[in-house]
Amino acid sequence: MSINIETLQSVASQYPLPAVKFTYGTAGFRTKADLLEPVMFRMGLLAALRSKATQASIGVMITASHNPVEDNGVKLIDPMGEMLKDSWESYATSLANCRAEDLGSALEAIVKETGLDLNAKSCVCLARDTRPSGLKLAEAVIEGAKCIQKDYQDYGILSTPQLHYIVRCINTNGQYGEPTEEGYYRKLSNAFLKLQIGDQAKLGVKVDGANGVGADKIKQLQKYLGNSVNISVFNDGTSGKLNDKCGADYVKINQCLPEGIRVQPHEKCVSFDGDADRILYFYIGKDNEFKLLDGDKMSTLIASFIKDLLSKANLKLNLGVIQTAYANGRSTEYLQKSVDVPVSCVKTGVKHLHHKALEYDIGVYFEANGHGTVIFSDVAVEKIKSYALLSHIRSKEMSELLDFINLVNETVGDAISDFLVIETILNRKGYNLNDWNSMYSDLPNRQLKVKVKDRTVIKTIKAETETTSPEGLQEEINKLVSAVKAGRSFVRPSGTEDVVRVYAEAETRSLTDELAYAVANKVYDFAGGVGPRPQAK
Ligand code: G16
Repeated sequence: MSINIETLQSVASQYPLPAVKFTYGTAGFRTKADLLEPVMFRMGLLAALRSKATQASIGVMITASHNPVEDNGVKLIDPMGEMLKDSWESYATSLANCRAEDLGSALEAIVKETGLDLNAKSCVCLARDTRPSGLKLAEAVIEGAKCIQKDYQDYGILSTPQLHYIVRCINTNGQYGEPTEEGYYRKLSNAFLKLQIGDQAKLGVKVDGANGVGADKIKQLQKYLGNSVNISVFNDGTSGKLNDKCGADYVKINQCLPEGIRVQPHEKCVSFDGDADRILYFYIGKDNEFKLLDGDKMSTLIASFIKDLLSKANLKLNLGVIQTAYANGRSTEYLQKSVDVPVSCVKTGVKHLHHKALEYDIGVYFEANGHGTVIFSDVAVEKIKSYALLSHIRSKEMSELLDFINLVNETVGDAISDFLVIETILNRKGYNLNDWNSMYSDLPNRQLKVKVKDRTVIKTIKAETETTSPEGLQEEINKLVSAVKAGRSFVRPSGTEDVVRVYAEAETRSLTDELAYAVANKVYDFAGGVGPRPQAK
């Protein structure tokens, strides 16, 4: 079999490239939705080729996650539900920028280079979030995929992690679960209900759905949980705008309540992002202060819970936690000193965290923004299973750990699965949010965005903790940081938005804000700031 170049060119001519250079960012391509049809067509082609190369189903998720509703994007999903393999990112970039008339030769070059078999059976599985632009973009993906092969499966509207889960289920012949949305709810809810102890009726939670896909999906989940949980969904997309003054990214960056939700002191609340692959917890403390429990708080809770079960069963497994530079310094210290687990710091992007987590028997990875999960290696699962069967040692803990594994969506960060994971741990520890929050205190921190002419002028090293360009910027940041108690700051170009991100933390709130704005102003000066200077509100 070969690619029918004539058909390809005729279909491709309907998807001419705009005068834009597309770059594969932190999580695939992401930009204004009206520019993306040609990219989606090309990603349909790529996914079909990847499917033939791996002889497995490949996922295409149409979403721009936390970005505004006008944006859209694409995340490609490899056979085990993980992000697209690094070496294929460059194929994705070259195809995304390839003129229609050159596509035939570009595809043939990929076929040759990878040695893939065009006769191999293949399938592209696609889904989209709730953005109005999604349907048209899905059609473009299908058109692309059909130029290479006939099989595709359109799952309609799903959360990103649901599609990751389904792809893995398909490619493991159902061993990971039933490859349907219902199968996903069933697997998670069964594990959750098995693990609950005591009075479950007490669990009430308010969910900020970011006016995105997660709002509807958590309502679906509620049906499988019966009376055990009482979920009230706010920002469910019926009136508000996607990610507009709500959702996990807004809550994390602004460190405040989302709009569209009324909260009484100590009520348990969570925020999802637009495609439900991130979650944050928050509440109002008795001092009326906003309290945020972010990805760092989740990884510390999860790691200490697993560590506890392992040590009760006297099972030695290599447990590690993966963070990025955005992790609060206190969380890293707590993990190393109190939980006593190794901590690694990698570049932003779940693909980097996921990759590193695979080095451990059990890898817990979370970005501070609430994106994360736990990965259990085959070796770990086998050991846990064998311990669960032995009656003379602590088999109870290991049976619980096996149920716990079924609660986790190991393919990627998942707001719904993470919610059930955290609730299970809180339930078993008898913790409320305040108990959890008291495990350690965060250093005050601040994230800012700086608009510059070209954010790619910022180059970073050491897991993005230092810049090498523009020349002189890092020295200025170092001077500012050294003048502040417990100060730390770094800057990096975002891979999902046209901004440079600034992070700062320090001993007090005012020192933190001063440091953040001072560093942001350095970025503005060194990297060609656009618009008004960064200024404290
Ligand atoms: C994506 C990635 C995350 C990353 C976030 C922000 O999240 O999956 O790993 O932390 O973008 O990336 P950046 O700082 O490069 O803009 P999401 O939830 O938007 O898909």
